[in-house]
Amino acid sequence: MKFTLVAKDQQSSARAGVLETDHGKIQTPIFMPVGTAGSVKAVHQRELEQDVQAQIILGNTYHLYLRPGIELLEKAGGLHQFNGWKKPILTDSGGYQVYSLAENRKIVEDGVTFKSHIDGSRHLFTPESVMDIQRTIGADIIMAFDECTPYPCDYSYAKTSMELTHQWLKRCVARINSTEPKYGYEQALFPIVQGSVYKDLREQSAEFIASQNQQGNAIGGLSVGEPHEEMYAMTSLVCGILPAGKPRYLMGVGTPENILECIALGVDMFDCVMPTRNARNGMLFTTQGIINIRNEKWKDDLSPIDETLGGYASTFYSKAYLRHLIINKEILGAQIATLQNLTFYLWLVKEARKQIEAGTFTGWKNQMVKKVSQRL
Ligand code: PRF
Repeated sequence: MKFTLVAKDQQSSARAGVLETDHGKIQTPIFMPVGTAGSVKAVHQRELEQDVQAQIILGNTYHLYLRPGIELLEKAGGLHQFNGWKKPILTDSGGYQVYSLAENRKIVEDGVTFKSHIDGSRHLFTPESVMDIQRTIGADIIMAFDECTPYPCDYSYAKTSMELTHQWLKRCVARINSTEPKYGYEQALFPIVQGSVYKDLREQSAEFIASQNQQGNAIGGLSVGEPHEEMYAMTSLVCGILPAGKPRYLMGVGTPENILECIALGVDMFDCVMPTRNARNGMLFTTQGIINIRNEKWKDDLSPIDETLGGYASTFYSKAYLRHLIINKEILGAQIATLQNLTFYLWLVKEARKQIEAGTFTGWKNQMVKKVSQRL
């Protein structure tokens, strides 16, 4: 995997780069749509490529392991073969989902035991098993097994948890180094910085993660309920320590405003369920601001959803029609709203990249933040 920086902003830490994987190139900064169970909800592959113009999508180890199970994924020849997505895939390790979804989870010396949220069956995830599962899923980018600390989190818990994440990382690295890629293409490991909102822990964690010398690095444990100012402060601190020549991935972030601010702090990769999940409830992200399409005020507004964005669904369908579909819980409503939001998120990061290359990023970002975060 090769990462090349092509431009750097003079007034901020924003950068534009290219990450080359065996499934193709990724232009950074990039947003990665979340495809938890092997599908980006309500969007099929052709739309993801042609309308959304996604360059990489996410999958979740926790979900895919429970259903359909890794035996079937192995038989299919990996997730790319199973779902038909030919571009890069990143899988999250389960370090987060085990905490947010599973029941009766317990940290044991070896890893985490938990009860499936689907059928109550008991399982054990270890750093080693989670590396093996992600190899079998066939991810191009494999995430380390970590513990995402909740917020608020007292100092002593955050410290113990960060040390556990570091111990687990050593085991992840050893396992990745002693196993081969499953399907002939490269599978890179990204370690994850933790440390909650404590400056000294974040510094210590970022230094440890950088010392592992992997091909990219991630920042976890943020956007879990802390004030935005704390998230920005920690992101800025960690970006200053992680190597400049490798991609930096901020996990689970965020709103359009969060993404723009964190690009300015030096982040290259983002993922979040917000554009897909909120679409299904009628929250639309547009070039003009945020729309709650269920609101009465859109009832007879026959203008296009987002003319400026110019995407297919954004131009073809009206606000009044989409409102009607969402209110009636029509499947098509979820499809159109999701297309709008993902097309907008991918447009936003592509535009940010253009502005970085043109040397106009900071001024544009400050204007854009105001525009895209206003409620229409
Ligand atoms: N760790 C992992 N996945 C994550 C997170 C984390 O800390 C977050 C935090 N926002 C989202 N997804 N493994």
